Amino acid sequence: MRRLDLRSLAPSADEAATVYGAAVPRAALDVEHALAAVRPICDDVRERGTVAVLDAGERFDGVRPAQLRVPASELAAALAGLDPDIRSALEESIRRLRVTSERELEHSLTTDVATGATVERRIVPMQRVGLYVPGGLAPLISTVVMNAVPAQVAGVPGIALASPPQVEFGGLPHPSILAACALLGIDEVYAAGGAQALAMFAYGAASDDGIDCRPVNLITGPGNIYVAAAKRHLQGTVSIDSEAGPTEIAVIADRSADAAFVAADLISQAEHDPMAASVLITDSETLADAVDAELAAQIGSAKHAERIRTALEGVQSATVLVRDVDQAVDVANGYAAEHLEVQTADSSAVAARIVNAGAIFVGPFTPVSLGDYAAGSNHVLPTAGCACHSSGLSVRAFCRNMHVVTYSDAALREVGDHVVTLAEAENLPSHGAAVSVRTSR
Ligand code: HSO
Ligand code: ZN
Repeated sequence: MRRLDLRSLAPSADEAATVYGAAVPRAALDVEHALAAVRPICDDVRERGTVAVLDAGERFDGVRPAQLRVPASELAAALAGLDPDIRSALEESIRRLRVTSERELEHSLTTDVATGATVERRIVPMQRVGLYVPGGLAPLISTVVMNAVPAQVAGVPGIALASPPQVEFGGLPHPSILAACALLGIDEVYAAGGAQALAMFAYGAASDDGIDCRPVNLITGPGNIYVAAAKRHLQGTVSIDSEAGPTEIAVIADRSADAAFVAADLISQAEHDPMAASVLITDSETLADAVDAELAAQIGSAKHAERIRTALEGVQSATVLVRDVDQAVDVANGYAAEHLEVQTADSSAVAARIVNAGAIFVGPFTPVSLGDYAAGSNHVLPTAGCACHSSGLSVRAFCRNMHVVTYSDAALREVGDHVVTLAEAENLPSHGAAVSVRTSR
């Protein structure tokens, strides 16, 4: 990996996030350009429904699904054919994420603002959601779990899932994705990928036989640049989780870190995508050299060596040299990585100072790949610096808050004059009149 020496930079506390955010480059992803390709596909689905989704599958995935919705018999067959070791690993992954999600579920609460005056914060699940699981370079069965479990724990009554039709499976999504759906009890599964799948979720899709997919309220899940562009286009019609870009890992490591661990973790995320970003932030040139040596040694035996090499050699990957751990914390907060590992002598204390990251992995025995599969945390996380304003997927994403306000006659009289005063001040006297028509009786 190339080296970026930031040791001479000393921005003020106010400027640190901006300066370091700009100093550590990211791959330029032209979502706007992809939008031009995505718009006509979405419009076509809105106009022609199911046929348009199937046509787009034929064009972009190379196979026209026999039917848009995967039959129950195929889901059952996929589960029956699932390797028992994969099944038990998935079950443990589901169990751990469920435990976390149940604890994180927020509950309704009522506040007595005054006598006879209550404001309830009522938590309601989204009524219908569309989960997207990409086909891409690997069948991401873990992504089924990461999307579905929080939706189920939130109590969402309508959960649909879409994944691209695969040529080698006769136009069905990958069988292990179907098996994961069956294991989770998700029976509404569509053989649809890319922008057409998201448009189907946003607008719904019908054919001569009737409605094949009803519109959803929220779409979640990762995908390529076209999926990100479709999310941007459809936002407003539907709510989205975030525009996920290529995977990122940043590691804060000092001389106490194990170079073999650090290198393995940088490689693990580079394995996803030639555009993936792996960033080492360290105050130790000795460690940086040792990590480089480990990278060279470990990539040699990696199955996806080419992809990994491209990612690590890209502009988006680097070893960033810093003066000390304090500067490392500032760089990490400026960069706002999707995944941040802390492998320093005092990892918990350093992690406590991180405010911008999708998720933080603390200490030498908490690799990102643990979180990808079975830590009990979620792996659908904000990328591209969005971790400074967005959160990863969780039960919260599948819930909404509603204030439920109840005042008695006496309670309204107690505050009524204030409402009238504020309404007059805003030159909206009819607002005040709606109160005084009651209090003047
Ligand atoms: N690291 C990816 C998630 C994933 N890894 C799925 C393996 N499978 C983005 O957080
Ligand atoms: Zn991963």
